[in-house]
Amino acid sequence: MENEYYGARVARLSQRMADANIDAFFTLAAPSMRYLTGFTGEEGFLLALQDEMHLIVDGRFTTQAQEECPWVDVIEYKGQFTSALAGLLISRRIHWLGFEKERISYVQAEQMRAALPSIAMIATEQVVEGMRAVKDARELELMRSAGRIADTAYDAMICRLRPGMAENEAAALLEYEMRKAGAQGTSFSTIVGSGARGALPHGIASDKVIEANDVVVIDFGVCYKGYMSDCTRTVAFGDQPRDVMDAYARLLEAQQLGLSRIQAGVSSRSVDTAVRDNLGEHDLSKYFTHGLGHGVGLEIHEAPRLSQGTDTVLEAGHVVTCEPGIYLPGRYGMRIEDTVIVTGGGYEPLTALSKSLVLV
Ligand SMILES: [Mn+2]
Repeated sequence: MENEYYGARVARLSQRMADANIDAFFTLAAPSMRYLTGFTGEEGFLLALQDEMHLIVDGRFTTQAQEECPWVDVIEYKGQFTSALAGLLISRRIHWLGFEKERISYVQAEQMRAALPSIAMIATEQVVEGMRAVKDARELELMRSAGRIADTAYDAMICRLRPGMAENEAAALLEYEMRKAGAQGTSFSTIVGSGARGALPHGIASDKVIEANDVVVIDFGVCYKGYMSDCTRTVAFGDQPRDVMDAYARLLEAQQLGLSRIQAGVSSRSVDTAVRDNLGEHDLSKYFTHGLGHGVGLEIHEAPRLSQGTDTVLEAGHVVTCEPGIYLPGRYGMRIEDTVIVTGGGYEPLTALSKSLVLV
């Protein structure tokens, strides 16, 4: 059963290898290894040939790899992984070896070149990532679970959030609730940005104490069976000055507009453009300093992107975020983010948390 599940992916990989004119494909990216074999270890080297899969691991992972993917040939290496790799490639008379240029370090590339003088190393990109962008039914179910766990954890945290708590304490409380609700961990360092720190879009929680009149940005994600969730809410303990309340209302409207544009067949850049233009009507687009969204899956940031920098036609089964923000340096920040599954007729949200600014 598992064998067939992963076998279908390996068959698609073989087709992509043929398209790229390579007879072997090498990856050391843990999410891609997991996607192709089910191996959950954080370190290893996967070599795919047209009809064989080899996982080269060190002694920490041998038993785990054999148990998790019994249909894969597991090779334990000592010293450098390149000797095991070279042995395989030479015995199979491989000449064209594809590797992922965005995933491999300069040192690893040098080691491979030194160990494989007779092999042509072909730089590839998006070979596995391109497959991973569209999720299958089983992956979508795991992502729904991740979203539910995140919602449960946030609800448990938010009713205990109080002025006088340090950002770190709020983050710790949220992360504790994630684990308690079934998460294996966080998908990134939890962001709690209060007051002026909220204007740092990726300012992770610090020892700053949250003040009663602060606007607080909370961006958090869980990891559940390898799949990530991603959600941001912005909250305050009481009514804010008029300009802040107005900016939040504009941001919420822009986020809802973005969500309403998400649908299979739509250009990802056009969704970003619609949100940017909407904020621009209120002279707020200059404070929206990052892309609108990104894909989520086995990694927290993956294909496709919703930004001005790239353009992709959205497909059913893509899982993407919609997360406009407004950041006034030295004053405050705000962001609202939901992760959704793209469908033929629109989208299915993976998060269902309140978006009201003022906590009651
Ligand atoms: Mn995000």
